[in-house]
Amino acid sequence: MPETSVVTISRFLLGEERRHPHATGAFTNILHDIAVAAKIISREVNHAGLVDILGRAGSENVHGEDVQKLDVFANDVLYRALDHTGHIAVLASEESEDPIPIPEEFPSGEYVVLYDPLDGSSNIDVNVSIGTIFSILRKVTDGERGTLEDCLQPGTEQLAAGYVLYGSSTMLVYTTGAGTHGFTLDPSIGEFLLSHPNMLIPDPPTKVYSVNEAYFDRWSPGQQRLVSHLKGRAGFGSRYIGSLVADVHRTLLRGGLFMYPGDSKNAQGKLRLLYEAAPMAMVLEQAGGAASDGRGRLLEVQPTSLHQRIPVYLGSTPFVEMADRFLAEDAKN
Ligand code: AHM
Ligand code: MG
Repeated sequence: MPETSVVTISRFLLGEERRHPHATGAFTNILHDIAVAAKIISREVNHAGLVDILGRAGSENVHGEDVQKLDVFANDVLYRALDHTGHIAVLASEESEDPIPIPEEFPSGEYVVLYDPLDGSSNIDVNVSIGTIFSILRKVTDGERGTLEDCLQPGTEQLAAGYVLYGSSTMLVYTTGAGTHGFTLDPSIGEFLLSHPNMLIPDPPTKVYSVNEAYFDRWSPGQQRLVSHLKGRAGFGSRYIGSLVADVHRTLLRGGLFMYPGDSKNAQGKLRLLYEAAPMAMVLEQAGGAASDGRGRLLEVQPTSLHQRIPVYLGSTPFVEMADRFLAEDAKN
């Protein structure tokens, strides 16, 4: 590939911005800042295997510095990348119970960023891929600073959403509502390069379902019948990593059905609506897929609390619709 055809994420973002004549550049800056944070987190994640040499979390490393847990580190990096820019009104993270205000010494902006800084962090010890997930909204309240109300918007209001996968390579995948695009980090030059423009979930999709089947006995009859049907007559194969970003990324590239259902122990499942389910739903929809909470379009669910959980079904549209049909039988009983 000749050098000139390489498109960095900054160049791509600027190209997108030019298509919106009224754009102020603030939005482009936020995505750029998230990409920079992702590079820093990626570097640290790649060092995680050296933890026994460099020091464990909670201890001092060979340089006499405190070693932070990776999820705490990732949370810090994102916060510091976004808090001072003047573009953000309020932040929210899986790691913080309440919305995170912008410090008084910095100006407030028009946007809200919600994130899960390092999802699947229990997988780090076994070298399984993990990820960062983010969602960007516009501030809707009148005050100068953002509030909880600004965070509690349905997924349809997202201006952008995406994730970073720290896998065999680091990838950033995002959408601003005009398709889903993927960038791969070239560590030798420290740049995200456009590698997957206009991603589309394959049609016909691979017949794969992805769910933690250990919870089968806790599932509703409709959910049990769905999975029995998939692995029986429908002839599906099964893949489940147990790391949301990796499972969703595979579903986006190959097609299939990813599920994290509610069950008798956790009626709303495990995944969080605002910074896990909704951004993934937007990414999938923009790539020609679908996402549901088992009752209807996931993006239309109105959140009522910051860390609320929601059942998730996402992937190839016909499979998500099939899931909804099986689950509708539960509602009748
Ligand atoms: P975390 O936010 O505590 O890291 O947990 C979220 C992870 C997701 O990455 C994954 O989809 C899910 O937990 C797996 O849960 P389970 O072990 O119940 O299958
Ligand atoms: Mg998480």
